[in-house]
Amino acid sequence: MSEAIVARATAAGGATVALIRVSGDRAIEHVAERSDGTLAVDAPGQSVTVGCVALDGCTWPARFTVFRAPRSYTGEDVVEIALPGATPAVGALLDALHAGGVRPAAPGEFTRRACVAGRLDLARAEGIQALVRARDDAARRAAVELTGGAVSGRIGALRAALIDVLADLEASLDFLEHEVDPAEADDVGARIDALRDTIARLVRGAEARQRVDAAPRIVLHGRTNAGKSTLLNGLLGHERAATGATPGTTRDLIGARVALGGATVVVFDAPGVGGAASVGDRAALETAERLRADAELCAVVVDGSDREPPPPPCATPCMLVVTKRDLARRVPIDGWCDAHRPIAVVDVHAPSGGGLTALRDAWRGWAVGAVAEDPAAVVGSVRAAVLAADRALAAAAETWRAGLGAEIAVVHLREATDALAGLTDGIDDEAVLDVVFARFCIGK
Ligand SMILES: Nc1nc2c(ncn2[C@@H]2O[C@H](COP(=O)(O)OP(=O)(O)OP(=O)(O)O)[C@@H](O)[C@H]2O)c(=O)[nH]1
Ligand SMILES: [Mg+2]
Repeated sequence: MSEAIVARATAAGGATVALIRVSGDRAIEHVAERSDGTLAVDAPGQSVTVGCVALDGCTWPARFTVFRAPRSYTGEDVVEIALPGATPAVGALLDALHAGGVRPAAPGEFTRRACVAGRLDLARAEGIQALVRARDDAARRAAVELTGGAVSGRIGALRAALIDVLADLEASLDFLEHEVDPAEADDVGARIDALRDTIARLVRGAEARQRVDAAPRIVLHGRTNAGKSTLLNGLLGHERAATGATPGTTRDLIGARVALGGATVVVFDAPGVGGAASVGDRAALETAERLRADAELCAVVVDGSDREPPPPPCATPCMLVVTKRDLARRVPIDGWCDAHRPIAVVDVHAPSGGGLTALRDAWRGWAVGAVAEDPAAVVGSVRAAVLAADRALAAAAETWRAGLGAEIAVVHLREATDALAGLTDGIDDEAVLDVVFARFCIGK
């Protein structure tokens, strides 16, 4: 067991209850020394003791949960201390534990120890990090897929199939005179291609996932006076952007996070098409142009009492928002919809909030759907390892098809197997562990 470490598992600051976690060598003894005698050093695993911590002559009520190795998060002896979340009590207990020789934990150190002990693989550890950071339901669901082992299972199956190809080729090396017949050669090439297809699916899912993690961007696009800024304000429930009857009121990009109940998007209001263009305006228009090309969705906004909407400015998916539904509807949209296939058409009256629920629902459906195809996505260091395996597989396929022989292909296939090894088995490469867990928070 490694030296004992300690950290708050709950957020810093005052709270009803704070949780402090100690893990490692003599963890139970260290905590018992700080208790008022209620926590016994031979307390059994999975036991809860209600007692007190004794600090500088004060006692604070506490609940000690003991997990004995190997049946704990880290695989070591662990004690979790729940005590009143008053900052002085928590600080005094941490100080006392440090003075007794328990080291403050580094970021992610508990999860790192779990990985080293083989309690978690790297894919599941990434899932824990994603879960801590999840800001909405979509992110939480994807993180749970990772921690639940959906990704580990898929990578494990991929690695098993890879080892199969490797074993067949290695067997052929034992027969030095053995000529590889063309049918067999095609088969090996096809099997490697199939492995690469599996990796491509895993990585595509990850890209969709990252888009949502970063909050997908929706840019409002339309003529001046279409009601874009009024729409943004209506969605936010306060005056974020200036509005006005004079065309060209908005002169710059304005971005704001909009919570959709289960998903979050960033909505950008932009200068209207056909506005005045001074030098400053032109700079803003160019920025808006770049954003439109990058954004995940373009919401074309059209005044319902006006003429046909402008075409979407980019190839990203688009949606049509028809504003001013309190005015007589004149805008023709059938031809526009046939030409540009919006993913939805929503009528709104932003000043009163009319239609905004339908708009939020349409956006949420789109944002969640962006990951629904493949929620078991690979992220972070898992993604890097999977891509490294893919590069090695590409080299294996190329050298095999070029007729360079099984020896060379075997070298590349071994590289691919090694790249995936740490993901589903225990990992003991210190450098890799440093990179992975540096991004975790202290206490996890
Ligand atoms: N009747 C009615 N007027 C609206 C509605 N939405 C916006 N307006 C008015 O339309 C005018 C233009 O609204 P803005 O939100 O400033 O339009 P915009 O698209 O941001 O315009 P630019 O910034 O010039 O590109 C303002 O006078 C708004 O009060 C609506 O639903 N009904
Ligand atoms: Mg505006």
